[in-house]
Amino acid sequence: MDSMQSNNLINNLRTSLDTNVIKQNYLDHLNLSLGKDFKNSTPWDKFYSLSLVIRDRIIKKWHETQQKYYKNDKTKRVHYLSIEFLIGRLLYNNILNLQIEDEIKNAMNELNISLEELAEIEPDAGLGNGGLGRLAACFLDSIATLGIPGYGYGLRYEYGIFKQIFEDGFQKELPDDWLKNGYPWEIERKDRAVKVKFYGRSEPYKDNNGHLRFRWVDTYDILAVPYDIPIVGYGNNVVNTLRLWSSKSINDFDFDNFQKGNYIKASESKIISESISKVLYPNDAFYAGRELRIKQEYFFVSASIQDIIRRFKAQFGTNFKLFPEKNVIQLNDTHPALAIPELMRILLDEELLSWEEAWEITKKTFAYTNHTVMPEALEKWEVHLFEKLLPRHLEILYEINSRFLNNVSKFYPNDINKIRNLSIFEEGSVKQVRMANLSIIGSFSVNGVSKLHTEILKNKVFKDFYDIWPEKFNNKTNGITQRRWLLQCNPELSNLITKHIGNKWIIDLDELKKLEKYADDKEFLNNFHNVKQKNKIRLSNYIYKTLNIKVDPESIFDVQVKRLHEYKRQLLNAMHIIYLYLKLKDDPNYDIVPRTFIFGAKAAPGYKMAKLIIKLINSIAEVINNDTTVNKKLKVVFIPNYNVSLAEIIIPAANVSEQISTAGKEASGTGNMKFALNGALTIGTLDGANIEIKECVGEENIFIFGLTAEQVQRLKESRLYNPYEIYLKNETIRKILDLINSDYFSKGNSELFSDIFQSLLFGINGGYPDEYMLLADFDSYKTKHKEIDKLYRQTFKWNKKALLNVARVGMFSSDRTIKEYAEDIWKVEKI
Ligand code: T68
Repeated sequence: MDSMQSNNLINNLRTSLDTNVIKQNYLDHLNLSLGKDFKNSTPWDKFYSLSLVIRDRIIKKWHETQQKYYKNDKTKRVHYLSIEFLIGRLLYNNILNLQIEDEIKNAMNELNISLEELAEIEPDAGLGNGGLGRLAACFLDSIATLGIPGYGYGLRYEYGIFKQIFEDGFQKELPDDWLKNGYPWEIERKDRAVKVKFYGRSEPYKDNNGHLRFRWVDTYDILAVPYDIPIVGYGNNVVNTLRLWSSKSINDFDFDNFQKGNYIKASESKIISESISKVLYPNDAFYAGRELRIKQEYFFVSASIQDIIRRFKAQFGTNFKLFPEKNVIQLNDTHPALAIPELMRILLDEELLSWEEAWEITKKTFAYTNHTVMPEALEKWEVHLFEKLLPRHLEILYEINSRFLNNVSKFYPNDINKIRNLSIFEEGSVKQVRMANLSIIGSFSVNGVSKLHTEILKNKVFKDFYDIWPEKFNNKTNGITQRRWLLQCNPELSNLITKHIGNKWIIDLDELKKLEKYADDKEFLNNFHNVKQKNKIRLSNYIYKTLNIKVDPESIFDVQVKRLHEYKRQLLNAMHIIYLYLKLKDDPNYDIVPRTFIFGAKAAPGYKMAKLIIKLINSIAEVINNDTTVNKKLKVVFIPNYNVSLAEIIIPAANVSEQISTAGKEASGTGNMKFALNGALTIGTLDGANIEIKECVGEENIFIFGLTAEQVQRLKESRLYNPYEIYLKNETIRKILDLINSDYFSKGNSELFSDIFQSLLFGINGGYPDEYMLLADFDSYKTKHKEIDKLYRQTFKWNKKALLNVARVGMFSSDRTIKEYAEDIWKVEKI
């Protein structure tokens, strides 16, 4: 055999789908990569070895994809910069996207190993808080599946989102040490490490042509080491890259200090440097303004921009005019907005372009997505901090701002208010940098994430910018990947669907329309119902196993899973539960369909009210679940540590999806889409993407209640909203709130929940009373729930509506969203 033949042979052995080869490959990894034998291998060893088997089958496609991008001069690359990627587990996802499930299952069966059990060993890559991070992960899946040359760029946090446990019903946070045993899906690329600078000063000098230039000197440098995770497209041989940066000290030991005998001090800089990528900030929709956070932001952004420029230069040299034709950079919220001054700095100070050339390139390269209108979530950094940490960038921001405001004043002569609103800098007792203004000024596109949200951006939050640049603003309604949120998490429903309409829905979710013809088909609906029951039993077993609570799979599973936030109004849900409880206490024969209320939600560790609401729900659960006069009809389960993997069990089992935010507050929501796709009926407000879901599924197939965004705003502005008056007039509400405020749920501690009561009726810490208008919406919420109860008794009607939800939510595939980004914003095509 010549060397060519033997090369092929070896190669084939690592990519073959033959059962015997897969088995051998698996045993080899166990043996040669992990140093274990079959008999002594632990579940972790098995998971790890199988992952390596899968990885072997990815690497060649990965290499080929990247070569293809590189060799094609037409390639335009998309770079998705995000401080979070909530990707969850990858083993099953990769197997499905490679379309090798049967082959892997066969081989594993012959080794007496259950793939399902192995898949559960994998830790979640929890590198995000919630919607924003999960959206980034869904987008990567769609970008690869559509064959678009795309790169995710983010941070490789050593600790992801904390693990939540309950102690006496209170949330406690434990560190998420997800990397402790190693991680099979990442490949460290030391050769691609770059330096990131901090501190120092900006030094002016004259270049060879006598032009004034600046350089950033006396800096403190940190090494950014990339770890690459392959992103496998569905059934198309495409493998893109998620590149996550880890911070490392440039010198582990400071030899000066070492020689002076100060051993500990000598390793200090290592600790400082390596703290940057240590931990994910656990706030969602809240801006904390910490120095370490802005370091994280600049760190990953600088490393990413350097990487993008390196790749560009390898293909096109220093012909930077081509840069925006070959690259687009999407900013996932303002967290990566420092990419704008960073690209400017490199083009000006290192590539020696003129300001005009550099700015032209920069503003043609960036596009910005906004994810929230909540004022407390808008990022602002103190100028002082900037001055110290990024002195050169501050200079660049001043220059960007002064040129911009100059133009504005031509547009609006002498309009001080406009200038004040549009400026990158906010004057005041502490001068601040507004990251949203920077993002809008430095980008050619600004988008919101649902129709309503984009309208609010245009007409309120960024109105002054919209007036000058209407063409910059556009909507891109969010989406979710059906590969994870149907194919992977709901195999029973997937099989049923594929049996009837084929499997094209996996890459074209509009195909689900074809299910409409079964909307009156008794046999189909019966099967559809049975699938839901099986998923409910699967969840019931999980609940019993982990919480020792028995729930009835015949009851309505009414689910609210998402981050805990006052605007998301888990408290409104809790009020309704108390309402039902009181009804049943009053009349144990009160006729309701048994309901199981299921919650999952993490609260930011510093968010007191959110944590108190968790404690309240757990306390309500304890009272109700142990009260034999009601617990045949009512159960409340708060599942701890809600994350992507739990979502995959919970969502397929839901009958009712709670999407009940105060109208105008939830930018889009994406959980709402996942539930509808899995055949739950939504009870929701006219907020975010709920509105578009309603338009798609039809108003007869969704339960809409409450004030509209406009009504909320008008009521606020009128200052006529008086929750205390409602409390006095509405006996039901009064009883509920009084019970919360008593010692009933708190085992004798009547003070425990008084902040909740106070905040609803009078406001606390200077806030408005009932800021999120729960009392205004309670009656209509309760009425809709009654309709749900009534409808659920009519099994056929219920199932028909649930099926029509599945059939009509095709547009909420992230494939559709990404196609829109690609066509309207990125101007990229598949290679
Ligand atoms: C969410 N935002 C929106 N933010 O709340 C949600 N924020 O409506 C939308 O569907 C989703 O984004 C996707 O567009 C968030 O999840 C954060 O997690 C976050 C994290 C850090 C700082 C600020």
